[in-house]
Amino acid sequence: MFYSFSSNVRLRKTLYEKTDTVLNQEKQITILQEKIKNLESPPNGVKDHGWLSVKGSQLVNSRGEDIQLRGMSSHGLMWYPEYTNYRAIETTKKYGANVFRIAMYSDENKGYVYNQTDTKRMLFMALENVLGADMYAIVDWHTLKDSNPNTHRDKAAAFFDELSKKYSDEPGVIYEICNEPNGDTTWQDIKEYADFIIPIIRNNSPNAIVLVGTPNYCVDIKSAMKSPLNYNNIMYTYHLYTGTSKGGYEYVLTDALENNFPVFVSEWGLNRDRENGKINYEKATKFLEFLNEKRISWVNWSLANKDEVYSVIDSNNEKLSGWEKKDLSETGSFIFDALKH
Ligand code: IDC
Repeated sequence: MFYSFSSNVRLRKTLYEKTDTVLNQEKQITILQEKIKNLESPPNGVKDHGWLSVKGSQLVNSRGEDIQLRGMSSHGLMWYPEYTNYRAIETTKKYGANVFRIAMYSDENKGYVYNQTDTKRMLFMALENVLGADMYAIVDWHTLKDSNPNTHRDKAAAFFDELSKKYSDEPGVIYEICNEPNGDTTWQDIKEYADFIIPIIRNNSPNAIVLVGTPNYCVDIKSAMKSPLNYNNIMYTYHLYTGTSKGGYEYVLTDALENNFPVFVSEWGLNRDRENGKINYEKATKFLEFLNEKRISWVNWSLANKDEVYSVIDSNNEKLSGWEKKDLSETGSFIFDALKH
């Protein structure tokens, strides 16, 4: 075939135009793909916020902006493992949650110390589900009956070593090294435990957030404030149950914040008032307003349908995900509304 000079130029021009069109189309496809990604995963998760750290008393994201985590805690992982399925966790996200706490009891009949193999398999599956949903995951070494965390310190150490090695590159994992220390456990005991466990975690995952329980079922922030731990990115946990907690959280938590002491409410719950058996929603609303205003992160107990007041799923409901309002318990309906940012 023979081309004149001018037809050659014309041909090249058309080719360039075509290339331009293809490039434009590619650009548009990228933009659309980006939009779809955001629809699948609204920008309040790990992909958006990345590694968290603690600045003063505030939890901040990878850009240094403050962030508040809100979400549900599992019930005991080995009692209600079915509620840690992917779609269950994703349902809490649809209601607004950006964190999920996996409560792994250490010392109770279904606890870690009695069946490490199965408990760990369940834990890693739950953890993958939370991370897969692009949410922050709190791995909670749920001490309770073992009131002093030093009781099973060596087992906790081995567990946290394995966990933090496996997830050393994962910004979504938050380590809660003990749930509610109680009985005669002092802050010094907890400190001794924390000084043993935290360096193990830090050795594998140097910047991860670590939550540390405080004495007397996580209400005694004051003792911890008098003698804080010597690491970055540590937060101290405070727990409240509306019916049984004596109150005074405003004073304790305000004092903590004013002294740059970072607090995380890793568990709170609605239970019946001792005196009249009622659920005090007014107290719960005030508590939540306080936490949200101060940007203190919170996690509610618990995502299960057990016939007990704090279960958020109605006890007659068998659905394992996709709950609508009618599937929730009375307290659950209140809590799911509160998850929305
Ligand atoms: C409770 C569960 C209950 C279970 C019990 C086992 O709701 O079904 O039989 O643990 O010990 C906490 C604890 C948390 C408790 C919860 C309610 O962190 O483990 O769960 N609670 O009692 N602190 C205050 C209240």
